[in-house]
Amino acid sequence: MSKIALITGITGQDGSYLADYLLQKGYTVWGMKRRSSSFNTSRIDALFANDRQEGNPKFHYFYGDLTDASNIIKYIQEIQPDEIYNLAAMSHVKVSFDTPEYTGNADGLGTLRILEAVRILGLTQKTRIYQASTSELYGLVQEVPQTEQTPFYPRSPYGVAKLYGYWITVNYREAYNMFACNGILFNHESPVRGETFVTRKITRAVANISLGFQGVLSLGNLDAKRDWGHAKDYVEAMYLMLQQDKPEDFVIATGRTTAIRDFVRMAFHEVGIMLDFTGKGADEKGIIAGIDRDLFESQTGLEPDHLNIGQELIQVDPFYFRPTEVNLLIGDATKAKTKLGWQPQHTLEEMVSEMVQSDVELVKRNHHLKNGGFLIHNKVEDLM
Ligand code: NAP
Ligand code: G4F
Repeated sequence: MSKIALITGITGQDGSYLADYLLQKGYTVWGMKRRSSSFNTSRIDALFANDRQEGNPKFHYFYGDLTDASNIIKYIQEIQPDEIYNLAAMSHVKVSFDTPEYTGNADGLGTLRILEAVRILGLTQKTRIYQASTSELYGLVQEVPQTEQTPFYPRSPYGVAKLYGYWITVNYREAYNMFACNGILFNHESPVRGETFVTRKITRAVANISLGFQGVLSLGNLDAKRDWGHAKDYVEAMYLMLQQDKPEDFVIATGRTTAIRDFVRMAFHEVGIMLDFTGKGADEKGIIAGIDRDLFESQTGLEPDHLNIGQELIQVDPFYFRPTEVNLLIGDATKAKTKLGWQPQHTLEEMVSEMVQSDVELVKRNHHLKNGGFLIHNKVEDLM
């Protein structure tokens, strides 16, 4: 009998990688998908189509929402999952300042609804639960690097909602002897990272600027530092946590931290554009210091004639500043390495390269399909 996994947040970055990973391990996978007025399944469409071709479908979904307990109870009862991965969340830190109550409901109480459903349905001894906790819990960091023992100090409605999710998971583990774990995951990215998180915003801009569809990239705080890993490595850690003999919480991180400004440099360098940064705060600018024409041509298929030395490509817009910021994250994943045997396989350099190349291909494809220029820079979603 194959194991059954239920993944909330199946349409998100991690949901799509985890579904792929578990299907390859022979699991039957059920995904909770919320209703949307436009298609929201692009990350899992290929997986779904492949699965349907094989004759014995193992990938299923149902409509649901973390704010709707009745629906959560109904489907957990029907599916009787061996493992639940609670990945659904309003996951954008800046947006959580605009939607604090909803974020608390979905990210905080949503976790409780999953735990309660398992308890009410008498599945506490059958169903193992993974809770998507986050390095945002550390917020105003109390220790460097951050470990499972570092005290939390969240700095956003998102972080505070996730703090509730973290502790209610610990509480249900202790109160009802449930197999429930927190993965305290540091930032992880990929070519299918949400377009308004900073890494993807940057790699999309590299593609658009180098192909001539965007002039300038506006960013917020360039000094913040993040410990960035690859989502593919991080979903493996989620799976490993639920295969242990006893439920525990784990930090998942690379142990390397990089400033946003340096990520920008690395991403533009990938297409042969060298940047210099001048000025401070809101007056800081990133300008072209050099162009490696051969690299540019090999990566984009174009000559860089629309770009000039001294041209401004990066500007700071205080719109993107957050009311309270998390300045530095760097994790120590020694416990995960020792107990789970987990080890990240991707370097930051490899990931930046993969993301830039993927976005260059995407922009070329979109441009070809639309047969004309379009200014991605002015899309509504860029206001994040
Ligand atoms: P993501 O790409 O933003 O995906 C979030 C998923 O949750 C999407 O499928 C979204 O559906 C769904 N969702 C949002 N609100 C929902 C609701 N009320 N009910 C049901 N589904 C809902 O996030 P991710 O990067 O994959 O992250 C996965 C989880 O890990 C999240 O809980 C996030 O907070 C946490 N986390 C992420 C990171 C990271 O660096 N990526 C680090 C630590 C923790 P739509 O597709 O319809 O929007
Ligand atoms: O990419 P970000 O939006 O990710 P953030 O806030 O670190 O949150 C992500 O990682 C968390 C794990 O630590 C997850 F729990 C959470 O769900 C999410 O996946 O911002 C990273 C940094 C911030 O300091 C932000 O101020 O980049 C800075 N930044 C600078 N300019 C920007 C921008 N962030 C965004 N989104 N857009 C900008 O223009």
